[in-house]
Order: sequence, then structure tokens, then C-alpha cells
Amino acid sequence: LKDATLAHEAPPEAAAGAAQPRPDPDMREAILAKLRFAVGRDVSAARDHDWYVATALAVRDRVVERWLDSIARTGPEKKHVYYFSLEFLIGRLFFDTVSNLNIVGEVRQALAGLGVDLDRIRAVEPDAALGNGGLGRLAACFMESLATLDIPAFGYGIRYDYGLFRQAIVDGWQHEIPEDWLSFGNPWEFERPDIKYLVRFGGSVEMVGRPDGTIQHIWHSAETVVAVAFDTPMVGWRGRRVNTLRLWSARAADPLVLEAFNRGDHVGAVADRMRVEAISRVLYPSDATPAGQELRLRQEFFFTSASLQDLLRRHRERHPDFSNLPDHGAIQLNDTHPAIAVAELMRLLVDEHNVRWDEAWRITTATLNYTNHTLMPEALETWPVELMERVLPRHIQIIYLINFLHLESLAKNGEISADLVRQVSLIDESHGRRVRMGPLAFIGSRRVNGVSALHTELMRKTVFSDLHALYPDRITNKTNGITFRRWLLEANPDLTRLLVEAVGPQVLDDAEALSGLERVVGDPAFRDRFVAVRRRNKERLAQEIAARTGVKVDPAALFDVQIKRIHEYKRQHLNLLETAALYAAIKAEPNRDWTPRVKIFAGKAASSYVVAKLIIKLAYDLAQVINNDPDVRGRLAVAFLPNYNVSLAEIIIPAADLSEQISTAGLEASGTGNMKLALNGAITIGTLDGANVEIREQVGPENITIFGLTAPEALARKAEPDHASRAIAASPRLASVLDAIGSGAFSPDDPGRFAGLVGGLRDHDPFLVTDDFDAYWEAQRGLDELWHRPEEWWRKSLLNVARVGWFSSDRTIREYAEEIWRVPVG
Ligand code: 7GP
Repeated sequence: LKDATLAHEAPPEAAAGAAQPRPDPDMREAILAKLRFAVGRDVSAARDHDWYVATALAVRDRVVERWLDSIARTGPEKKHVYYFSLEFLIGRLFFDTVSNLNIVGEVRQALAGLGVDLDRIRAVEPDAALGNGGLGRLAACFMESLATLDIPAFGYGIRYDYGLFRQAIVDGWQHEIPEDWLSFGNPWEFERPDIKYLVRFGGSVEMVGRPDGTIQHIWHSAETVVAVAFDTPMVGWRGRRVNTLRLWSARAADPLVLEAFNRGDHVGAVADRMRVEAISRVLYPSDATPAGQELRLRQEFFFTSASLQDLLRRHRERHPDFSNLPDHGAIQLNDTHPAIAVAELMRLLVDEHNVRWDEAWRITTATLNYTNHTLMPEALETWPVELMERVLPRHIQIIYLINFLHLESLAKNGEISADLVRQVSLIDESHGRRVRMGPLAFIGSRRVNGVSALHTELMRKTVFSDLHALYPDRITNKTNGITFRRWLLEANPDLTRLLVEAVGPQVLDDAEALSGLERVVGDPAFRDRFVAVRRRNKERLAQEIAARTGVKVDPAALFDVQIKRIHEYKRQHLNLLETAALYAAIKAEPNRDWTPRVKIFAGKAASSYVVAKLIIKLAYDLAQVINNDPDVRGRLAVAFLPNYNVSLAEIIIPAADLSEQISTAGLEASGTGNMKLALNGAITIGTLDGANVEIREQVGPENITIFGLTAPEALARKAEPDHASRAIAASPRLASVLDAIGSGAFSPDDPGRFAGLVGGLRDHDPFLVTDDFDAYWEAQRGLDELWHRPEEWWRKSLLNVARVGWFSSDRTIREYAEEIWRVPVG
């Protein structure tokens, strides 16, 4: 599997707005010294990877200066933000770091003087793929913006030995390959063997009466795991601040039973170690499907407990007690994965530090905050009570008590029906007894937020309606954002250079300065340069497509891009149906002036998600037929790019003309790819879902193509039992494309392959693919026509770039800082 390369046509240093870089003899010497003394190689023997490590280490020294300075500069009294996340989907760090330190030119020159090409060695770095999708990438963007805004912050998570699987496509089927990103070492991390905590599991709880009549709970755990810290510096723009991403690795307390080993039981001697270390072995490949496994619960508790212990220890070094913890720290729970923090913080305060229950509850609920990222019922975490009793016996007691006091306080405030109790109880009794982590996080938090205006509104009205009625001020909206440093400056240096010329260098520091572009959208000379930049980006993507799939595509065609996790609610299959219908239409009328299109797909399916894998196979089978049919050559091509990850996104996004954001309305919490694509000049075709709603507000309805059912309409339509059959009956085009796919027109080797997929659409179609098909088709044809009026197309494209400054994660983080964390912004 070949990894994404990022060969640039032109050096990106001008993008960083630096004055002409001066040769930096220090950098050259530093790289040479690292190569010799840290890597242990001579210049003559050094390979790309050696140069990469040597350069990364030389750059890292500069980071460390600023890191230590940031820590020293932040007085102990300053409030910190703690971002708890099971996922940080970082991607590569080398170029991000060099670019944020504004030393691209120096490093490029130093390397060039040594006969080494920066763009070649930066492609050697493996992606840090410690996340599944949007939620994990958001955490990475937030870490960068926190540092940029000079907010003291820690990211807390798990140092997985294996990141999200690598996707290989074999004959159209997804295969998962372990992502051993650490096998060549990781120059960005610092192991901290001295920063470690014990995390306990299992056992029983003893209750002992104290002389004052209160009861002390003593947890006799069955198993102890050591959490060891690995720190990675997170560099803000212009190196203004460097924060810490602290990831925990699991170690056995007794790594080797020497007696067993000496007896000859070489495997048994390390069995315990294997079991313990499994906790940080691998990222769960689940996006919006619960892993539902004990190991996942162990992961969640492991990192949450270690992180809480770490921040409580630091607090106690400076303060006599924990009463002022909320003044010095704000914790953000990234979805419910760390929601056990509610019970663990209570346990640490009450059991370990002898804080009174009420006071501990005050501290907990003033410190914790919770972000919800999905309303899909199957993704709302619950844990069987039986499992929690076994793995976390003390925590289940605490959760029961929190639940009791919560329900009691409701009763005190008036009548409370059995129905309401069922709705707001932390224990779900409807299918076996389960702990509901969403409501636990809600009750234990000061603020609860959704990630787009629509999503937050739906949180209030649906999943959290009862809790919202009880705590009407708690839910707040924080529309997602993206870091423009990675998704514009680094991913699209040529466009960045053009923007700097057009609106001035302030655009590098202030996303809203993009609005200055409005002045030049009508200038034909500027537009030509914009189109030329896009053309180069598209040529680069065409090369990448050819290298990865063998498919040759024309960079002059409309690049129609859908890149994201494969999921039925995201409706890649709607796009594929339209592709098959378009293919049929072109074949039927070959002489029409069709807009040449390349349909580009990329994304991973959860390993257990059978339908999602079948959708990938459908894309592949369509590509086989369409790309090999001379009748449509030059008009339609299909490419499924394997192994979508951050680095591949950095190549695709600057080359996209059309951005597919076509989820069933009401189901995509926000989306962030939609923002990245619009920022780089793609026009969006989308439903009124997630942040598409706000993108429309920002760019103007005439500069985005919206189609299909709205969220309330979708909800109502789904309730009509025969909605799919009626939609199909009303649309001959849809009926015929379903017949074709269902009967094996694209899978002659296995004609029944897609019968189930098509049958599902005919029978239930829970994601309303059939209902939205015609509207989607019409919207696409409108875009075909628009492509024939390039002046208009590029005007809309440019207005997208000009008007999406609001989606900078700097804006999002500012809002969190002011309204949720109450920390000053630098
Ligand atoms: C995603 C949402 O699906 C996406 O709409 C949103 O933009 C993103 O979070 C960031 O808020 N959710 C996940 O990635 C996810 O794993 C399961 O959700 C909890």
C-alpha cells in the first residue's frame, strides 16, 4: 500500500507569509548533528527515513524551546482546559510543525543544500491515525486552535500501538490491515516514565462505618494497570504557544512472572502483561456503532482515570483542597467515551480525598462539560449493568447514588410521573438493565453542547428533551470548525499564495480576512489565476488516482467528490445510484453535450458493517463497467481511492470542484469535510443537514446547491410505511437503475450481489434514498449546466472561499472559551 505523497509543484514557503527565507546555517548543522548522533547514520548512507527523522528531531528542538517557555509563562493560577478524547486524528505532524513555526523556507533550503527534497521526506511520515473520523479530526483541529489562541490546554487520550486500520481494496472488497504507525519510532513523542498512575479494575467494595456515622467505601480491586504518559507537543500558529497532548499507554504492574518463566512457562509468564497491555493496543474501528465490548469499557475508564488523577495531582501541588478546582480547570468530554469521568471524579474526591459528597458534586458539575456528536440511537453508548458491576463495582454504586439523588431532586420540585422517571433515569430498564452514558454526562456537566445549530436544536427536541426541560440553560450550540492552517495553508499552498496577494498577509492570521476576496471575484485576471491553481491541484490528484487505482482521469473534468466514512446515513449509495443513472443517460444519448465528470469516492467502512462494505464494492463494480466503456469515455469516470486518511484528504480537497454532503436530513450532526471543501473552492451539493445549513447562511443560497427533504419532512416521510415504493413508482429513472443494479448489470460475475441492497431500498429505505433521488438528480443536472458557464461557476466557487471564514476552529474555540470554559483567549 502506497501512502499519500505530497509533492508540491512549487515550494509553499511564500504561503506562510515569511519574507524570503535566509539560509540558516544552524538548521543545516542541527540536521547533520541529529543524523549522526541521534539516528546514527552518515550522510552517505542516509535514506529518506533517516533524513526525515533527523530533520524532525532538529525541528523538535525548536518546538521544545517554545514548549518549555509556554509552560513557564503559564502561571500556576491560570485556568487550563482539559480535552478528554478517545480519538485524536492528527495525521502527519512534520510539515504542520514546520509550517506553524514559520520555518518552511529555512528547512527546505537546509535540506536542499544537503541534496534532500523536503517534499519527499515529509511523505515518509506515517499518519497518526488515532481516530475514526469527524470526532477525532475535530479534536486534532481543536488542539491546534487552542495553542494558536494561547489557551493553556492538555489533550488527554490513549497512545494506541495500532491506529485506525489501513484499508486495502482487493477486487472491490475492503480488507483491514493493522496500522503499525510506531514501528519506525515516533520522533514527536516524549515518554514520561515518571508520570504514571495506577488504574484499577474489578474486585469488590467494602463498606466501613466511620466514628462519625458516615460510611467509608473501600474498593478492593482485582487488577491494577499502570498508565504511563507519552507527551506530544501541539504547536500553535506562528509557534505562539505549544500545548501538550498527553496520551496514556497501558503497562502491567508485574510485566514478567519470573518463577513461571524459569519453570519453562514462557508464555504464561507474560500472559498477564498481554492482557493488560491490550488496553492501549488498538483503536476501536467503530464510527457510530458501539463496540459493546469489555475492552472498550476498559479503554474508556483507563484513560479517563489516569487523566483525572493527573490533573488532580497537579491541582493539589498548588492548592490546599479541591474547592477551587472549577476555577483552575475546565474538562471537556468529547462525546460519551469519557463519560465515566462523572463517576470517577466523584470517587476520587469522595473516596480518595475525603471530600463530602455534596461538595464533590458541586465541584464535578462545575468542572465537566460534554459534547454530543451524534443522535443516531445505535451510537448512544449504554453499558450493561452486569458488566459495570464486574469491571467497575465502585462506579456503579456511585452512578446509582447520583441517579437516586437526581430523581429525588425532581420529586422535590413537584410531581414526577413514572413515565418521566423512565425517561430521565440513568438506568435503562427497557432491554436488560443498562447504564445510559449520555444522560450521565448530561447530569454531571455544567454545559452540554451540540456541534451545529440544527443538531443542537434536535438534541433539545429529541434525545435530551426531558433533561432539557429540567435544565433549560445547560444545552448550548458550538458549531464545529476546522483549522485553516492545515486545511488551507498547508494543503493548498498555491491558493494560499494567491489569497495573500489578493487580500494581504492578514489572511494568514485571521480567517475572516478572506472576505476581502469579494472585491476581486469579478476580476477575470484573478479568476484565471484561481482556475490555474485549481488546475494544478487537479493534475496532482489525477496522478494520485492513477497511481492508486490505475484509473486515468482528465483534470479538465468536473471533480465530484464524496470523502468520509462509509455509512448508509451519509448515503454514498444515493450518489452511486445517480452515477449509474447518469451512465445510462449518457449511453442513451451519446451525442448530447454532457458535462465531463469524475466521481471520486474515498472512505473506510467499520470492519463489522456489512452493508457499508457492500457499498464500497458497488462503487468498485460501477467503476469497472463505466471506466471500461468507450461509449462514455471522457464524460464519466469513477474512482474509489483506497485508504482514506488525513494525508489523502490533504491531496483531494484542494482539487475538488463539487462537495457531496448528501446525508439524510437530521442525521449528520455537523460535518467538517463540508467546511474544508468549501474553503478550498468546491461548491456544495447537499441536504439541509448539519453545518450545511450554516454554510448556506454564510455563502448565500445562490452559491450552494441544496436539495431534498428537510429534517422534519424526513422524519414524517419515514413514518409512511410505503414511502419507498411510492417514490420508485413515481420515478422511472430510479426504477430502472434499481432494476439494473439489483439484477446484476454491474456484477455479471455474481448477479445477485446487490439484490439485498436494492431490496432494502425497495422495502424500508430508512435513509430515504429513494425519496430524495429525483431531487438529487435534478440538482446534479443543474450543476452540469452551471459547469458550462464557467464564469458563473468560478464566481460561486470564489464566493465560497471568501465567505467561509466563520468556520475556522479559532472561532469555535473562542466560543467554547468564552461560554463554556470561561478562560481568557490570548
Ligand atoms: C461525527 C459526526 O458524525 C459529524 O457530523 C461531526 O461533524 C463530527 O462528529 C464532529 O463533531 N461523529 C463521529 O465522528 C462519531 O464517531 C460517534 O460519532 C460518537
